[in-house]
Amino acid sequence: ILDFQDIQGFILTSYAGNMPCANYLLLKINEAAACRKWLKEISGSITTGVDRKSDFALNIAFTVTGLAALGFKEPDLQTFSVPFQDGMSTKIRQQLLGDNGDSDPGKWAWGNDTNPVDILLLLFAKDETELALQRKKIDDGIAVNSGVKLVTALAAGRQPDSKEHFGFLDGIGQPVIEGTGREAKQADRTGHATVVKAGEFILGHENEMLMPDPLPAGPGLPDFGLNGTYLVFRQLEQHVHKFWQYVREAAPADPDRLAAKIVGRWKSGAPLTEYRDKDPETAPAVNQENNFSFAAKDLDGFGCPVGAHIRRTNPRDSLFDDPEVSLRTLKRHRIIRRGRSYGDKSADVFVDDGKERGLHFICLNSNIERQFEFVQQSWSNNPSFSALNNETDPLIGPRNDGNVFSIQGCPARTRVHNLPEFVTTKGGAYFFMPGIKALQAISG
Ligand code: N7H
Repeated sequence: ILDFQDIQGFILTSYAGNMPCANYLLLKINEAAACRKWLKEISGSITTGVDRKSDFALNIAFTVTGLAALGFKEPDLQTFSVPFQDGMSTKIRQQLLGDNGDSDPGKWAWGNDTNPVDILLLLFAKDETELALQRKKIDDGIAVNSGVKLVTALAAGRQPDSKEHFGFLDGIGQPVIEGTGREAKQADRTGHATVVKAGEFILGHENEMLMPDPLPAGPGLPDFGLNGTYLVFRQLEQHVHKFWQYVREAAPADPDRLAAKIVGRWKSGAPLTEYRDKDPETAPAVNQENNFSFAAKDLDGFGCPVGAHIRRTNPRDSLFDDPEVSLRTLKRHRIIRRGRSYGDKSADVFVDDGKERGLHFICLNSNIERQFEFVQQSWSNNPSFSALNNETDPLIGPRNDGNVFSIQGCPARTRVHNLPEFVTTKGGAYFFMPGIKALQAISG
């Protein structure tokens, strides 16, 4: 059983149900001793897995430069995951993630060499008033402390209908962490018992290979990483008008159907594998929306195309010929998604109103290479995923390796061409979210 007291609450819950308002503060460390003093002040307020707060939650994570500024040195830093040591904006990670053209880290608003960040502070509140109140306390604390300065503050929300900017219900397909005592409840809520060993998401615990991922160490702290996790943050701008204009032009008779084929679910969240002809409009019974598999019912992709976003990012039982082997392998490549939308909802999805909107994509995993980067590189960006050709993820993929999307069907397959990029990376970083004891140890 997991030590909830030592695990930051954000690993166990998104807080989305009762805390729809969020601010993400990106900070730079000016001076280590003063920063430690500030960390000590706030560490008592960090929300843990046992806190049952419903008004406000606070969580914290660090980049590799942040840990270095706090006194972490080699060889301890080498015990961290390689992508974390590199940083998301470095050349090698850029190539691997496909951040080219408009998504080039050189153009990012934050997380690159021009605007590096050391600390991420995540604030969640029940409403905007509470958020402003808590934010002021944090801002005041930073103002009197010379150790940290604000690089940028990002706001995020949850649309009232839980739909993201393209118009789809989000946050459905999630793994369930083993050992929380909430497995049965969570599995029942989604109808799909993808219970995954805690070590895939929380360091220091058994993972799906029955051995833990390496435990990062800190100065005098060999088990610094215990109960921590890696947090991937990407600010992904969504070009909503481009998406809907493209879809309307390519499929004038039924744009909603093509949009659903691209995602792999209808706007309501109903899976295409189960609901082939049209959106049942009201979402399927909540506990059934995740209860489907591809190999058993939709091997050829006649419902959900084999290259659709949800099939690439979680191929379920269809990765290999043997569904059991697929499901077992899949458990090594899951991520917990904790993203929220930012920016105003489009008044008219077909019109470019010149405003930026998108997804503050956040995911949690114990091994960035095997989980987040693998999903992005080997599945989403892979032009030959599932024997396809010249195609990348039709929703989020870069297009230099392909701009076609095949829709399998009977009697014939159809293809749409010249897909533009619907998503642009605007900032990002790899963070480490420590356990509570580790946080207390580094704040002194
Ligand atoms: Fe995706 N979207 O809102 O349209 N995603 N995603 N994603 N995504 C999913 O099942 C979206 C992104 C995954 O278990 C749904 O919750 C958008 C990245 C995974 O069946 C929708 C962006 C990565 C799943 C979206 C974006 C992933 C998933 C269906 C970027 C990882 C679960 C609702 C702006 C590298 C699959 C749901 C499963 C589902 C959207 C990005 C991964 C609607 C707009 C970068 C693992």
